[in-house]
Amino acid sequence: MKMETANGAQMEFLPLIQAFDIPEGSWKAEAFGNGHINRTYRVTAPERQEEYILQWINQHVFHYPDQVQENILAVTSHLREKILAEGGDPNRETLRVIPARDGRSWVRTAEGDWWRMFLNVERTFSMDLPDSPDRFRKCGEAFGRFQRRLGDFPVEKLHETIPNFHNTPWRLENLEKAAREDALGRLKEVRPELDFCLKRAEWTGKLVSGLREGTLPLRVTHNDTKLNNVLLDRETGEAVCVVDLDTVMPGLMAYDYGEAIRTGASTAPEDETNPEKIQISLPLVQAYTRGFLAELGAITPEERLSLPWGARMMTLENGMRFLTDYLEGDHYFAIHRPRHNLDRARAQLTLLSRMEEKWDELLAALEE
Ligand code: GN1
Ligand code: MG
Repeated sequence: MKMETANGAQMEFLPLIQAFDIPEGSWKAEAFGNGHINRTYRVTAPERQEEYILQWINQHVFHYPDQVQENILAVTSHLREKILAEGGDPNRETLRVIPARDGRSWVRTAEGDWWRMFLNVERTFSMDLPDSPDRFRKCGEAFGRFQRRLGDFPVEKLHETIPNFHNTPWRLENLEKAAREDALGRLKEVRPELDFCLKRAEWTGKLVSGLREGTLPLRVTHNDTKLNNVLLDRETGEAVCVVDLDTVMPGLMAYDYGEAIRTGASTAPEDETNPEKIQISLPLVQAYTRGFLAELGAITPEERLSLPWGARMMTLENGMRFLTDYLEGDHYFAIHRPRHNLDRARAQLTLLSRMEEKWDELLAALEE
């Protein structure tokens, strides 16, 4: 079996799989999941029970994949101890890194590609949109638990895998730069969207300033709490495992809350092209908030107030990032059709408008 490498060349899967410390087998890999950054494969062999996840790490996004892996090892071993102490199953409730045969947590191919492997958490599924408020509440519990279990993790041990990841004013500057340069002549198509973002410039600093001024505490956060980054148990329906740990970094609670609301409390997919279908669902917001706060543990009054702003901020931020990528020629997010990033940007900015229209209700949902 062959697969495509980053530079478009074909390579054999099996030698790569066998570079990891797993039993011999007639292993096969198939594409898995729908992330926008890394490439993910599920590795199975008919004669073996266990399954693995093989992942190509996108080096254009993660400039130091070894640091990403160091973070993941440190975070998952911390989680493992907590899960054991709570009487849970660490092979289901967090990722287990499968080392390479040389003991490293990655394999680097002759072509310069970085690969890693995890144990697959079997009999689970993920959702792009929740099928019920109750299920979404369970996802809130999973992300709340994740943050609580990392509450005593030494922040200074973490590498910043993507600097300025949630620095929203910086994201806006990048958008303005992309618009100024207009490398592909696409600016003329996106003037209204650009103006929409610029009009919100004054509040892009609202969360980062809380961090700078010390009113919002720095925590270990996931930073990419997209709904499909939670695995749910097929049999029990419980949210068992939080995945996609590449961006676990020091951050704000509002980022994790906000990103989950952006992706899970919308009535439409991230790339919906019909704006009439896009709405923010208050029952979903309430359900998630309940689950997240129930598992989280301590939260300061300022943090509580920052949560709805997290939802607004993450929605604007993703809208700006998609728009920037569209202007720059779609080199960051994987796209599946022409103008895909533009569709995503428009959908996010529409969702933000809906949040702004329902702002008082969003605040009330949190008061409860
Ligand atoms: C990316 O990898 P994935 O698809 O889970 C991105 C997130 C964006 C998201 C938008 C490292 O997440 O920040 O919010 O796409 N991850 C990175 O769908 O940039
Ligand atoms: Mg993901």
